[in-house]
Amino acid sequence: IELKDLTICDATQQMLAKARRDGVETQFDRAAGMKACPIGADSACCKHCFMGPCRLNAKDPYGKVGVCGANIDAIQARNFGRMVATGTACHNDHGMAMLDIFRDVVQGKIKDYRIKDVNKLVSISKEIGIETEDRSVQDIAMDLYHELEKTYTQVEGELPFAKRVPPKTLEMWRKHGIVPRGAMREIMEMMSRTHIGMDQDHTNLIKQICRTALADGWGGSMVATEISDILFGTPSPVSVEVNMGVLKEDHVNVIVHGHEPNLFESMLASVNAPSLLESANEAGAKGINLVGMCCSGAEVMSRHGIPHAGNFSSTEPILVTGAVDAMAVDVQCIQQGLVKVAECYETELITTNPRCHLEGATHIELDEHNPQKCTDEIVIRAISRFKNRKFPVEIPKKVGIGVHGFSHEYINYMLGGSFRASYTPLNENIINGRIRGVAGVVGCTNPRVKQDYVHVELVRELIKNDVLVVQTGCSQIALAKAGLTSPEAAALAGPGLAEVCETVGMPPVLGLGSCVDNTRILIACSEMVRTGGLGDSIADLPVAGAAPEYMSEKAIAIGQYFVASGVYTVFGVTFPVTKGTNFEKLLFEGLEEMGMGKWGFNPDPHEMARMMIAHIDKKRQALGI
Ligand code: BF8
Repeated sequence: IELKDLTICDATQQMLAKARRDGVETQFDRAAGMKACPIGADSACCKHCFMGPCRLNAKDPYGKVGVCGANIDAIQARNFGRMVATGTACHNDHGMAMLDIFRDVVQGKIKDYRIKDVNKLVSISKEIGIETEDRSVQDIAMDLYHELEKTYTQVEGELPFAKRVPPKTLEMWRKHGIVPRGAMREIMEMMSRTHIGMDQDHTNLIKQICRTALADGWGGSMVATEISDILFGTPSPVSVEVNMGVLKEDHVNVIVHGHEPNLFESMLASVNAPSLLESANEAGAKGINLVGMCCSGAEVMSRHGIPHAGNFSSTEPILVTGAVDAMAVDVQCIQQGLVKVAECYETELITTNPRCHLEGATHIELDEHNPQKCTDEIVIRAISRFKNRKFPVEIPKKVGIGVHGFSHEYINYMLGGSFRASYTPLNENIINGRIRGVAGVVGCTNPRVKQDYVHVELVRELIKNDVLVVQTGCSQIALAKAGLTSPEAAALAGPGLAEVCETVGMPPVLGLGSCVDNTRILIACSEMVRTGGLGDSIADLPVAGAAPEYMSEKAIAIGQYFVASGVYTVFGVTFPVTKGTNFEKLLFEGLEEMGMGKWGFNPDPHEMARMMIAHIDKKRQALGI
């Protein structure tokens, strides 16, 4: 396979070429060497009990049933439900880890972090009904902790952020009995109902699938975003360099990769510690260069303008530069393949979280009560690796400069101005047609498709057609590398969108942060409904979503919570259902008939754009605009 067919990222291409010369294997080689299992790809197999595993025939989906008699719809719905449960579990696990830190900060047990955004603490507390007048920050914060803890532990009732859902959307959820209780309860029920001999009606299972996914979007993920903003600061636009060119040959290079922002925040303190800087200088380095990757990187890029070195498919290739002295990881999207590549270049690969070890990597556990002990140790190891660098270093000289850090709060301010912060100007520009609609383009990269290509082509097509694009995660990094997150990219937008961008001075592609920050899009949608003129529920809005190169179960959970919230959501790569089945029809049509959004699938970026724009136009027409 030619390298240009694997990725449009020049830096990654250059490193893949070097990897081939060096005899180093990456996910691209492994994907080429192993065809995706066609039965699994269609979700036509079941391995939930030991009368099987059973395989059905996707070409004749109703010709056969499993040993227990389960038909293709029950099997696919159960598989889909378990993907949603896993994705929801990951985001809740992350959100709750942030909440635990928040509690210990409020109680004074953790001293390394503090409450940075008191305004946000107060406004969120107010939103969910906590008394804030004449009370101390600590008292409000403790009440907020107890209230948000319900997001995962609550046995009965509606989760706290249900209060932020537009009333019509909430009413629809209540009608179907899908307002989430606590995430633990929903995930437990999802797992139980997908056991052999449990729920075998896909039209009933779909309700628990929606409810579980909503406990992600309006639950764990939303808690992760809001608590991280309160602790580490709410993002506002900042200019950032993105791509492998952010590595510096004459510096000690430290990469943080993973998801939870606290590791990165402590690492920031460590790389700025005078004693460590001195050691780095003594080792012959000009300084310590800290950069991020994947969602860890997206969090601090948005909050502090820290350079970002690349997205998921570049995490192995970047080690091939030989310039990475340490890669510290915490949780999620840390592929085991990193261990071997790191070994080849003697890069220190260090796991830091008790729930994510890698066989063959060094584990230095991060204790939130004394986090710098861990991060200092990592920096010391990185300095020592720098001193003993044995490999020629080759850093691709590629960087894209763009603006990132568009939180919901900032969008409000940017469009409305400091005296009348609101979404009214956005809604007005949608109503007058300058902006045709809004699209969220998010998610991973996947070696089964050309890296970054589908993201970039799709976004180009959308903005050309006056669709404002909001982004998170690895997709945002793809567009940043391609230069579309800068205000100058307005030149690539259609005339209406370009005019708005030029007036406000914003790019046509707004980077909102990491994958848990997809909840910023939910909040933006809710604000658009509340502001008026665009219908009564999220399902009425001229908006659409896409994850063009997704690879993870977390992406399926995210897609499902957007669909259940009312958003048409199109995925690329492949879709885990058998074509022509009732379950496929339920996801792609039936949910919309129930008042939600619906799923779409197309691996081609231009087709994908066409489908999203057609949906936006359909919604505009229904609104009479
Ligand atoms: O949560 S986009 S590859 S890094 S799963 Fe992973 Fe996908 Fe990247 Fe962040 Ni999101």
